[in-house]
Amino acid sequence: MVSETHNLTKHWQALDAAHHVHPFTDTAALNKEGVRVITKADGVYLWDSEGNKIIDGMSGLWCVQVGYGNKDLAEAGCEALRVLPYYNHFFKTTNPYTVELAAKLATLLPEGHERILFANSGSEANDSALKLIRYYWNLRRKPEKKIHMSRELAYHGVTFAAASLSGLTPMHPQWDLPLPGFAKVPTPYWFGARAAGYGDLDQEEFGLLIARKLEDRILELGPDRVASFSAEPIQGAGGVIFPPAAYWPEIQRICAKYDVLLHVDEVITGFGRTGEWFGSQTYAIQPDIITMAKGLSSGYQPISAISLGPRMADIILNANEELVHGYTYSGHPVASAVALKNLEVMENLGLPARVKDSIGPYFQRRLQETFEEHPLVGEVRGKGLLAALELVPNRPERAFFPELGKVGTHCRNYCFQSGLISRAIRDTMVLAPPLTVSEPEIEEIVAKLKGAIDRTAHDFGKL
Ligand code: PXG
Repeated sequence: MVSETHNLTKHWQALDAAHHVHPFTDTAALNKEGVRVITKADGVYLWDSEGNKIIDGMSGLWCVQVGYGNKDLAEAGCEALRVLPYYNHFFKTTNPYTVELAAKLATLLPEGHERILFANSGSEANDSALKLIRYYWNLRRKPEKKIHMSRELAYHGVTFAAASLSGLTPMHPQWDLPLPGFAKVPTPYWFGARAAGYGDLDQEEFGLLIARKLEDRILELGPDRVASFSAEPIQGAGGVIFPPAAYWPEIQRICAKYDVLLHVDEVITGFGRTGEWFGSQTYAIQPDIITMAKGLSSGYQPISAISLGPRMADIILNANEELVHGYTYSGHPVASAVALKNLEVMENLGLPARVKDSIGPYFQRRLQETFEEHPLVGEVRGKGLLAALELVPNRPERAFFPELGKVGTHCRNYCFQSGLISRAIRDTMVLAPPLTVSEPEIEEIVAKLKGAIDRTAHDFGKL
């Protein structure tokens, strides 16, 4: 007998196939395979429409900091929906939720970041940041400073500007991007350095070398034409790339020397992921402008923000003219209320400190112990609740499989089959669990990943 849940699954799959175009997906291929319907979530777990329980090692898309099913966030959203479901900030108006949120962010952000604009997604925040950077240089009467620099493998979003800023090259050809005025420099991906022809530099030598590529490129383009350098403190979707310690101080020096604005994209690293509120604090970076999204509301509502450091705030807020920018939903009251409650919950639970001092070190230790000697794993790297494992053919060599992505996808499929969500970026397995994850839940994640990696190793003749 076909169960009712099975019929419902088929019904939703058919509707999805007929009407829903998926992001970053070959929808026609997916329709043949059949999509998975996620129906509920609680803590670090998801359930699909067939009743399967799945542990979410990725916090959704790196965003559910407080875990699923937090009642305080739900209630804060419901209350705002009842009291003030919508109003804007255009007509000399504001609302209590948004002002409280802006003020709260100012206490958590790196020093001097006291002025906040709101948007609805990471892409919009980055798009807005680039507009504000252009505006800044126009106000400073240096309109020739227009080139936006960023890094290979960077992910900054999908709008025309954010996709142009992104350095993941598959994001460009379908849309004739990047737009003119965007330039890329290499990324401090040490594990890939040998394969990329950099030889055998140690991590710090390599970090400095790559940072100085920014200086070389600025000099090539002309410092008077370069507006900004954008970067994630740790690259996320590009492969969870941790910069060597020497990298960020050198970048900071170079930006200061050539008067290039430093835009830090904290969309993944913000809100406790690395054990501080922001990745900029973890790496002692002093950004001119910061963009944030995802963990700002733990993903419970679409909301993003842009904070201005002192020099940008000073010029832009003293321009004596209208700032011709803003969205219908900038600082939406319901999203603001949920984000505000999210920050309160994170603070009350002490989540950044928990990531720094207890659960983060536990997670990293268990990954190291389990995988550092594994025949398929070339490197285990991580910080806080962010980690990556490189699947490689020959562990001491720092070389990749010839058909990049094949082994990673294979392993990712085994993870899904065993009820674990992990991401494969090329052949790098990635984890970023909710900041509320417990030790037994980490054990479950590690055990399931071990099972998937063992089976993959076996299939590719490594076990
Ligand atoms: N910056 C960074 C650093 C991001 O990771 C964005 C900006 C864009 O945010 P929005 O809200 O516009 O999506 C992101 C988003 C993945 C994946 O598969 C990562 C993201 C989005 C979708 C998928 O790792 N990051």
